[in-house]
Amino acid sequence: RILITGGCGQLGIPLAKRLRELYGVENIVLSDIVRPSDALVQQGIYRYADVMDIKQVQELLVNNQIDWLIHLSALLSAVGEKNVSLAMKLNIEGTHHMLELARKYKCRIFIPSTIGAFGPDSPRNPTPDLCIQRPRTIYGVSKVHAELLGEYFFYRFGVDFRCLRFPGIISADTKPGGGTTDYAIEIFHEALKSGSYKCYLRGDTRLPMMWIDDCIQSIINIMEASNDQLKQRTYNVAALSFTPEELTKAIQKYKPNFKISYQVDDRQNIAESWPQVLDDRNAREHWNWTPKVDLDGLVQKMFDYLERENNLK
Ligand code: VAH
Repeated sequence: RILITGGCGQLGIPLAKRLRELYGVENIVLSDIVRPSDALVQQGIYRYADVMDIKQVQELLVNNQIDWLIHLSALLSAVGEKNVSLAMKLNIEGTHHMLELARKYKCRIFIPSTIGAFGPDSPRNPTPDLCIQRPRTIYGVSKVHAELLGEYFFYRFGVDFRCLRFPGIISADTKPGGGTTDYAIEIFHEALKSGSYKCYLRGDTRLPMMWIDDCIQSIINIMEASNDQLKQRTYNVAALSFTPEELTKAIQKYKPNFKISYQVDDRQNIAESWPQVLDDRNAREHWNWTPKVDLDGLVQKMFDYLERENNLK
């Protein structure tokens, strides 16, 4: 049975949906501190759990015979900079709690990392799995901490820790939670609503991105991989990389009148310290990672979903 923390976020909802299809509704427990929508409650088990309170998560884990933990709770890069002490508490202490529980109850544990775990001293194009990591956001620092501590728990205590470094994740039906890559989602909503978008990153800022279904599939693949396949515990996973200018051109194929303008803010500094292209060769070789959705596919999926949703309203 699987427990997902931070379950009401951009990744948790679609991940729970897919895992329920694969392993049965009764085997997935979604948890978070927010009040869930009616739809979410109807989809399966939902429980309140605050990862800052280890006893609460422990109780949930014991009572539900959990053996896989998927720890998604975290403040992302842009909101983290606005609330550094909460980000430290949630991202670092929350991770301590989850790793301790994984050790005590011998659970397999997945914690996502991010391109944000790299910094201005890392090679940016491409960025390999192993290189210098000196991130300058609290989010990035907390994710390097999670990578290192997870690997330490693996080598020291045999905890089955698995970790993927994700690019910006693009989804239509769930909202991102305050990251630097959020523009690549907002732009679609604005393209339909007003036909134009004011972007907070410069037009030539290249960042790695991925369609949500590929992201969910990569989590399932690494969770299901055998220990023999995993030659390392933390892997980069990539799909595509684009700039706001390139995304605008792809959108204009569908909406020729769409216009973009730029008003750069602090998030530009964060984006400029991150990889432009992730090298995910090891994930491809070791456990056959293969993303399916390219830029045109992604644009089409976004508009298909959002237009359908708008017509229903
Ligand atoms: C952020 N979307 O922008 C997140 C992510 C790719 C970076 O971890 O903070």
